[in-house]
Amino acid sequence: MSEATQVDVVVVGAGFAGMYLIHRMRQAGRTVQCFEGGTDVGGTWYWNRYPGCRCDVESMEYSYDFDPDLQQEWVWTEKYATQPEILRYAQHVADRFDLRRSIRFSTRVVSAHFDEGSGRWTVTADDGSVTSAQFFVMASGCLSSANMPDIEGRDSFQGVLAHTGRYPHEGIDFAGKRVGIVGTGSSGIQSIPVIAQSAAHLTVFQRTAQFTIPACNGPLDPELQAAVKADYETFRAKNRRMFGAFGSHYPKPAGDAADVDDATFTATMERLWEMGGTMFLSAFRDLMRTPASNERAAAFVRTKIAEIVHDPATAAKLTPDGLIGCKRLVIDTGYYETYNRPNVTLVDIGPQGTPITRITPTGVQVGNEHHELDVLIFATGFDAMTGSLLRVDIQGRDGQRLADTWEAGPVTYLGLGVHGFPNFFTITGPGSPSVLANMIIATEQHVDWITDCISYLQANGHDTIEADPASVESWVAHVNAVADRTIFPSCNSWYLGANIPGKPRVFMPLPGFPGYVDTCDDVAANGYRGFRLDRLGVSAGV
Ligand code: N01
Repeated sequence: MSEATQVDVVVVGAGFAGMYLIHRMRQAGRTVQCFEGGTDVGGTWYWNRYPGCRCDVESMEYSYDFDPDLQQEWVWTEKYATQPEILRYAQHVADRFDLRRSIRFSTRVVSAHFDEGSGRWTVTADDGSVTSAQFFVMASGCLSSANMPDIEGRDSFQGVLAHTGRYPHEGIDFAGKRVGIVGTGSSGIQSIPVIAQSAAHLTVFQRTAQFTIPACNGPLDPELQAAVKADYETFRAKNRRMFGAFGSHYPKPAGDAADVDDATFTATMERLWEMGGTMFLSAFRDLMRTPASNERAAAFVRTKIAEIVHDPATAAKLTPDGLIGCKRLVIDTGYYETYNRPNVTLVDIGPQGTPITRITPTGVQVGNEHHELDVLIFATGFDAMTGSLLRVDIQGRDGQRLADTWEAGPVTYLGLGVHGFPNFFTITGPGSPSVLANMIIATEQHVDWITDCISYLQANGHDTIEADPASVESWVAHVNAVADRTIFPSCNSWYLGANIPGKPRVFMPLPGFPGYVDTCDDVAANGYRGFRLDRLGVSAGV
């Protein structure tokens, strides 16, 4: 076997997190090797190339803020950027900071094992290469392990079959085709209106109706862009103090919904509906906390569906039960309107309808009905937050496997460290705000924290850092307690792992970005409180 390449840091994934980590490590004078399964940078925005794919955080906010020149020079064209535009931005950043020379593309890490004697990780990739690193960082994304349901006959389908999260780079030509799509989460809801415009016929197989709000997307007003750029720093600082690290320009919550009458409530919700976007649910402070208040917002949207969709039976199928925002709120462009088109059919495969019986070589069988299809798209989501981490054989001290440690659900300290796995960091890992926050800002915060941490270790003569078991235990309890004060745990969402058969039900992200950042800063300021810092062979625990 060839000798291992020695570096300070190995990072898995060249999405926004991995790219920024490379930059920071190089700035700090460390050697870094990144492994990336795709042929280029971009992560999520490299893989999700389905029609209509765009971000649900506004362009002026969904971008790096670490470099003032970068944020001044880049010009966004729409309020919500499309996937191709965000991918071009990622590529621009890679060029500008010469990141690609630290990335090995088309290469997946298969295992990473920690050796206690040397205090180093041995990282093996699927090209047979072996790399030895003091620090091992997973920047593999929260929504990157595609969930392809195991439906009988799936592989017998003879038409074109694709998953939105692994969409073919050459695209799919829908013109004149009979297209089927399974799944009505964000990916399905974004792609359905676009596919319907060119397909001969589109059949939507819906298991659960989902709440969606108009995005009110459009060209980005150059004057607004210039105004933000004139004082980008203040704009960023305000956003970092928001629950999800975005949306500071939206109206402040109008108190608690519980305190207002119906006319005031409806007028407020109407105003937010007209503005569009996920900030709809911050119209009042208690919408995500108090089920009765949330139910009023849900009823408001149900009324909208009945107004928009002409056929009452279709409108009824599209009308979600339960609380709004418990599953991630979707924002759309013309979603409900699409069901007024003559070439779109909605098939209820949920509890009120008939589940898919099987997939056949020529279509989808649902009970007695066979839907003939040329193209079948799965918009069925991801094994979120843990899927990509557990796909790699990660072993910590004494050969302890991460998959075993997390058998009952992920357990971390700050969503950054895991007991038993020294010098191992997860970026936007379970237990951090991650998917509930503006992801680019969340990744920057983690990368900055890790970079500072490694510098601290070096400056203070420590070789390893590892989360204490007690801090992990109390952190997991804290995440659960915070989540329990919200409506989030009350439905079967992917936040809870409920979309993957057999996955332990644990609420994975931590609601509330600003409080989390304060805690991370405080932990660092107090000598990385709750972590154990060691010198090789000598304990210097904190
Ligand atoms: O996935 P999802 P997604 N048989 O899990 C259905 C981010 N994102 O890719 O609800 C039949 O939300 C499933 O039904 P049910 C965003 O964070 C952001 O759409 O489980 N159906 C559901 O309808 C988002 O939340 C953006 O009953 C099956 C759908 O497939 C996250 O990614 C854009 C099934 C999956 O919905 C995931 O979104 C896109 C089965 N066996 C994604 N299994 C933006 O920024 C699953 N389903 C705008």
